[in-house]
Formats: sequence, structure tokens, C-alpha cells
Amino acid sequence: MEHKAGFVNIIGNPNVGKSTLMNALVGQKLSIITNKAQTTRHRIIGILNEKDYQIVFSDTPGVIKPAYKLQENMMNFVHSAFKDADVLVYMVEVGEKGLKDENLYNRIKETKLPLMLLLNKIDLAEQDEVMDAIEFWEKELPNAMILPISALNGFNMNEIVAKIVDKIPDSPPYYDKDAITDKSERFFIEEIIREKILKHYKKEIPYSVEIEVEEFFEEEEIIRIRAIIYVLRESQKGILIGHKGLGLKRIGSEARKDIEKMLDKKVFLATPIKVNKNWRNDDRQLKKFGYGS
Ligand SMILES: Nc1nc2c(ncn2[C@@H]2O[C@H](COP(=O)(O)OP(=O)(O)O)[C@@H](O)[C@H]2O)c(=O)[nH]1
Ligand SMILES: [Mg+2]
Repeated sequence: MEHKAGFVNIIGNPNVGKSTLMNALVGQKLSIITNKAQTTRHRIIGILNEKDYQIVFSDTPGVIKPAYKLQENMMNFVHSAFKDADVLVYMVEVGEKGLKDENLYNRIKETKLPLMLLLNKIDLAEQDEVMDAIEFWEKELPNAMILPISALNGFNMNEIVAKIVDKIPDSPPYYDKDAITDKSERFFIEEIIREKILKHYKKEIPYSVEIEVEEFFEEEEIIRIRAIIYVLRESQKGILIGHKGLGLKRIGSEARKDIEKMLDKKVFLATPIKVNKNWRNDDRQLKKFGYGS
């Protein structure tokens, strides 16, 4: 029997719904989602497996102007999205007029790859706003297949998949047909903890932290995990810990519950905080934390 397989890379501005889309398509929560920019730092793949096709989606960080090395490396993930794609998905929301990053926007306009423009969050818009946006994008990107969608409500997901299957070549699967991602459990534990910090802290805190699972011991009844939370400054440590330690406690207990769900086992989670002044700008450390290019 014929089998198709291909790579689909999703790019767009911060907060348009790229991660929500990938999770909806794959049917699993792989990428963390918040209403804050830069929630996605890595390139995360999600694999959709059906009997006669395999689609490998890749979720990337939103396009921003880098202010420090971590963000530069995050944008390298975005640029690499052009290299190994069979279909490029460019996601926008209703009312938006394209990327501020001209360079990247021109790459999209000039790409030879099959291009799909997804107009997201139509659940928030009036019918005529959606029509105006479609008209705008038809002029802007005449070669793109345009689809209005709601990633949040799952509207038009089947249509997206059908159009992609149409564009990918005959090929054996690239990954095991049981796989849904290439990232480790360790990675997802780190992401779950970072998600709780994004949820509960404002301003610079979420952008200053990095998580590293240092120990993972599986015993018969319980998994013992020790995850270091790195911050840039001593003062941030205090903010994270919070009054009477309640801040850190809340992060720990919410994260533990999600990790238990993921691993389907009881978890003991320790989350000590360490100050690490330069992790966002130090090549060696960025590489260690998985942001190398
Ligand atoms: N109303 C609405 N909100 C959405 C939709 N898709 C995503 N969102 C919300 O937009 C915010 C950013 O989503 P996320 O997937 O993290 O965006 P990303 O930065 O592009 O990965 C979150 O609060 C989502 O719940 C949608 O179709 N409709
Ligand atoms: Mg994201």
C-alpha cells in the first residue's frame, strides 16, 4: 500500500496560536501554551500518524527581534524551518498584517515550498473581518492556500490535514509510527515547570528562568525528580520563592500533578533555585540547555 510522509513547519508572530494548532493536530499537549510571547523556546515536533501517512509538524518560537543570545538562537530555529519542510505553514490572526521581520517575511513571500496561510482565531472575529483578511492575504501571498481556522475550537483541522496530505510525497515514515514527538520525558518535565512559572509570574521572571532536570530516579512506587530552576539574579530567587515559600510551593505542586499525569505514576518533585547570572548569553550553557544550532 502507498504511504506518504512529510515535514510541515509552522511559523508566525508570537501568540497567534502556533502551539495550540500543533497540539490540536497531534491530539496531545506537546507544546506549552500561554497568552505570553516567547512561551515556545525550542523547535518541538509533533507527529500525526495515520495508516497511510505520517505528518511531522514542527512548532517554532514566535518571530521576535532578538535582544540576547537565547533569542538569537530561538530565531535560528525559525530560519531552519525553511530548510527541511515539505509544506510551510504561516499562521496569522485576523487583523494582522504580517511579520515585522522584513527579512523573514520576504523569505515567506519568495518561498518555493508549498505555502499554507492559516488565518487563526476566527472565533473572535466577525464574518466581514474574516472576509477582509482573506482578501488581504490573497493579494499579499497569491501562491498560498488560505484557510480560516480556530485552533482553539478545532475548526477546520481536518481540512488542514487533507490539504497537507495532498502536498507530501510518497515516502516511508520518518519516525516510528507509535512516536508522537522526538523530545524526551525530561524535556517535557522541564517544559511543564516552565509553564507554571509563565502562568504565575509577570514581567521578566518567565524570561529569566531555565529548568534542568538533574535527577530522575524511578522506584517501584514513585519517581523522584530533582529539577533545578535557574534564575539570573538573587532578587528573582526571592520573588519565585514568594511569601512564606508559597510561590515556589504552588509551582511545585501544580507541576507535580501534571508530571504525574504524563508519567502515570506518583512523583516526588524537588525544585531548588540557583542563581546563574549568564545562562541566556553564554554559548556553552545555551548548548547544554538545548538551544544550540
Ligand atoms: N480565541 C482563540 N484563542 C486562541 C486560538 N488559538 C490560540 N489561542 C490563544 O492564543 C494564545 C497563544 O496561543 P499559543 O498557541 O501559545 O500561540 P503561539 O505563541 O503562536 O504558539 C493562547 O492564550 C491560546 O489559548 C483560537 O483559535 N481562538
Ligand atoms: Mg508557541
